[in-house]
Amino acid sequence: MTAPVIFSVNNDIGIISIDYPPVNALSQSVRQGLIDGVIKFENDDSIKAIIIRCKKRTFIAGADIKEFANAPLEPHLPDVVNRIEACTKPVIASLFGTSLGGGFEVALACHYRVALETTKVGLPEVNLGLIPGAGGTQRLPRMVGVKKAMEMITSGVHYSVNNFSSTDLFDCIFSSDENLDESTLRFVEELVTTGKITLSKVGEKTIVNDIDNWKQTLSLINKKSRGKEAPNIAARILQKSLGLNIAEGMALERREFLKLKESEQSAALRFAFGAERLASKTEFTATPLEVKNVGIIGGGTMGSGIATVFLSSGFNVKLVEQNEEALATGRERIEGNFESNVKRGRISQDQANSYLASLTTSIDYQSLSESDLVIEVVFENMEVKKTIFRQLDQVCKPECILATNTSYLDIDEIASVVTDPSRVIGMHFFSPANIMKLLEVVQAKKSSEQALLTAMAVAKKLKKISVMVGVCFGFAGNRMYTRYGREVQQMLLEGAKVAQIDDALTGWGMAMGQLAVSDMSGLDIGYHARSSVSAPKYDRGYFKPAELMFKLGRYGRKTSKGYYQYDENGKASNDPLVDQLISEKAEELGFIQKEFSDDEISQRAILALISEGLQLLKDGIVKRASDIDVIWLHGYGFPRHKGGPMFQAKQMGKNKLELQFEKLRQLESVEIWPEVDLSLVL
Ligand code: 3H9
Repeated sequence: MTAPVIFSVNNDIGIISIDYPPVNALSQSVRQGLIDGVIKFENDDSIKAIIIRCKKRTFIAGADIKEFANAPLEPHLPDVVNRIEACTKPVIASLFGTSLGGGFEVALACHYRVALETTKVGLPEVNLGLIPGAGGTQRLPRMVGVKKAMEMITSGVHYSVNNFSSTDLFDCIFSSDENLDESTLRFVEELVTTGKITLSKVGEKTIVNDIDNWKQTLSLINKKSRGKEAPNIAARILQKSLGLNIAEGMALERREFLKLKESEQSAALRFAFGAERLASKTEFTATPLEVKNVGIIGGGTMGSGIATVFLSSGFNVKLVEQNEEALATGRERIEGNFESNVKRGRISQDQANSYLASLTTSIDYQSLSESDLVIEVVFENMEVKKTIFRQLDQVCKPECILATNTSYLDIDEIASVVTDPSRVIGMHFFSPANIMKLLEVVQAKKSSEQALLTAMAVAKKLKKISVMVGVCFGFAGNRMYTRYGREVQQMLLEGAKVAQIDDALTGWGMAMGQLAVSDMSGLDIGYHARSSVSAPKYDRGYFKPAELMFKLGRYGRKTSKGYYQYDENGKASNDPLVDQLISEKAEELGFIQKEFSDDEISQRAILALISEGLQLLKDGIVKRASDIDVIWLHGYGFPRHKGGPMFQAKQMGKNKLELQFEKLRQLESVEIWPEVDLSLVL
């Protein structure tokens, strides 16, 4: 194996090259290499300046996340960056790709920074439950002011270097068609030969306090961080650093960084980072097919959302509907999606026009003959879907992949009507499809490896996170969601109130309360979905409050009444009648009502998720516990800083889980709280 850091000389310039795939992260060997390089060139009288550059896909993308699970190894990154800044010869960072976290901190410690204009920089540590730990909270405000640094550090967003063209952060930004190494060398040679080169140290500057109202700033950050501790800690460090010198500031930063590294939130967020990357990995080896032309059957809200995503990612889309009127409405929906993206400044009108130019429409299935992938997105009716797949079987080329976006119907049954069922899979998008990142790729009994891997490769192009799941009612996500919903319904019957349940769940960290979500998605939809399977006989309260709402015509937001009532502006308020009706229903069913604490509500809802997750693993519907977490983080608003339901199970540990499940089994039957194999997750 070659060394991760190598040294070379070009005339009188020393070059430190990092070559540590995939993203040149600052592992112990890279940190040591940087120190060795600086010392070597400092001691070489022939060297006038030192360049730090990286090979392959990017400048350093940060500290090595894999090392965070263990005790820090020397040399520590703060010492490395300080050593670079203290170097007696000018050090120049040559940036491209994504220079993030510790990578950006290395660049900030250099005396000069140059970059290709396509480079992105940022301090995304908060996304891992951390704060910058190698001078980022100290050197960045010294370069761009505390206001901009606050925005960058507490949001964790990556910024184009062009954002800083009016600051001193970059000494030169090269256009994207230039050769970075050659341009950097030319830049440094020029400084050396003209004698203009200096040892300007960012750490010696003072921080400019350009924030007028600190109280307001801190409270806004607290509001935005929604339970995440790292952004608040970073903000307070920035405030405390005013007036401190770099050594004092870095000592403060390091203490808080090390504390956060051991925190539960950071463990959860680091786990989520790894789980997302693992989700797209399978044991399959087939080569994905090339997909350019995509057919979408159905131009409703979901179908048009899916079409928008494909068009935005450069695919040609053929939208097929039953008649010209439905087709026109579908096209309008897609145009509306792009219009809204233009209004929000996400894309330009020219971009929208060019995406729309790849959209064609037809009412004739024959027009799908050249499609590489067809996705059926019509309403949930098995017979209708089978009729569509029979037609697709006739008109599509043999290698075309046939996907259904069904949320809960049996894909094996759908596949049974085509000649070659190996090309049938599920591609379950989440609503709104052009916003939600999750895609469940559903493996039916006969789905081919190639069809599945093609769908996953397509998902990557769509910038979606795909997770492979098997066939069962609701697949992984909605099956768990049904179990979660069932528990909420049960708690309503046992005496918890509508608003109390939702407040307890959002207070715990869920993006929305389960009952508010039901009102949003429509109680009629849930009712019809459940009607297609028989209710469990052992569960006397099974979705009874939901049934009650449906029978009263309270379908949720669409009828201005559901669990909540809605005014003409869509503002929700509590409807005491609902709690009263549910409590009457509970009495009729023989439930004894009691008081619930918020903790009890959130705990029980999460335990229901864990229980169903374990069943999914046992049934082989999902291969990895972490895939379940990815589904919940990206499809159901589970708080990222809590890792996901299965991560929560690990945190609770075997004893606590067993005890909790046993308690619930004493309240309800073992069919509802089945014996589970905790070794599947612990
Ligand atoms: C930090 O720097 C703390 C310091 O302030 C203080 C320290 C004292 N380490 O995402 P991709 C792997 S905290 C190790 O699929 P992309 C990743 O697991 C860090 N490995 O590619 C994957 O591996 P595999 C601050 C890393 O092109 C492969 O690289 N920095 C790291 O879509 C490709 O990743 C960050 O938070 C890492 N730091 O996106 C940056 N980063 O092939 C985190 C990536 O085995 N990283 N890997 O699955 C990212 O945001 C994206 O990975 C990046 C590339 C934008 C760089």
